[in-house]
Amino acid sequence: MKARVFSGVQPSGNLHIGNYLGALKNWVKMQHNYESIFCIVDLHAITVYQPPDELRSKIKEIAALFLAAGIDPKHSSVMVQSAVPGHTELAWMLTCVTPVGWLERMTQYKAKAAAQETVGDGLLQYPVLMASDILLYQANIVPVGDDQAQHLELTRDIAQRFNSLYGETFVMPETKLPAVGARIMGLDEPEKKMSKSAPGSGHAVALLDPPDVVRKKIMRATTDSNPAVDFSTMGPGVRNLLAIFQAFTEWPDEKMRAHFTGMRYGDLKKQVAEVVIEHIEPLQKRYQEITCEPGYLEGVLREGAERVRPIAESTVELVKQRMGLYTRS
Ligand code: ATP
Ligand code: LTN
Repeated sequence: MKARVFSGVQPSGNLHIGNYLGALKNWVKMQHNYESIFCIVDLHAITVYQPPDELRSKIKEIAALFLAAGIDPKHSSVMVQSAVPGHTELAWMLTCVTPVGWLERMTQYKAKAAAQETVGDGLLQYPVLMASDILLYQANIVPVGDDQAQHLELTRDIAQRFNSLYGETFVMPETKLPAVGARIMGLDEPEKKMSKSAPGSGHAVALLDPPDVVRKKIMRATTDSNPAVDFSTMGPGVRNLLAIFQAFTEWPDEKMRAHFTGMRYGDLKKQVAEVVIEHIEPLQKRYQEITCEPGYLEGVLREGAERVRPIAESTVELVKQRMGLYTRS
């Protein structure tokens, strides 16, 4: 039996090249070797208020971008989290075995909570719901960007605690980070990770940005006071531009060094912009085609949910049985 892969993206903000290089690109590569489930995690998105109509259209946009990036719905199940009730059912059961201290220690929670006046309980519970997503499908591998590594560790801690309290139930999921591109930084602030929710038009290159916008954003990216690329003294901005180039092209380190050493920043930026455009233009074309086909996306999402629902139901039954809750049989 093939090992199972699960991963998700929140339908909020605009998908950017960090999401692509950190997550989607890896998913596309893995989908033929594993049984894959790719999820649009709308229940995670509502931990921060989302206008309902915007959320509805974002869900479709993200689904279309998954497909445009190369996810093949014949091989992979593409589904929306709220279409399968098991995610929230399991989340409650796992909440009951999770110490609050574990959740308060999460860096994403601390950062998001600090930015808000009142903190919703959902923000604290966020990683438990994420653990439920993964454990619900007994996923073996979870391909994500580096910012999710801490949540994956917590997922394993929760699984372990459940298993030791109630007996072997959950598979231990493994984190899979890409070798290059696991943490793409903001173009304007290369000390911070590129993020969908960060404000500012020069921060992220969105996957749907037209070529002239991509060029403008990259040409304005923060560098450092050196005039040209020097691999031993470069700052985070230049390192980030090189990481973007390398993650798209998959050039080996030696080729990167030989090509870019001594290159002036203006030329470096031009080359990075062209590589980004070369890779996202075909994706944008496919996106247009997919969104023009009436009913297609809806069908993919319906089928995806139908395919995974039996797996979710059997895990929920098993967990209920282990815990002594009411079960059908
Ligand atoms: P938000 O700012 O709303 O938290 P985000 O940009 O972090 O959004 P998510 O939906 O949380 O996006 O992440 C989707 C996937 O993209 C995850 O696997 C995450 O690890 C990955 N990812 C997000 N940002 C980056 C980044 N800057 N570099 C590499 N991978 C990233
Ligand atoms: N928290 C993740 C999104 C997410 C996820 C998951 C990723 C929710 N559930 C399960 C992998 C597996 C994020 O990217 N912010």
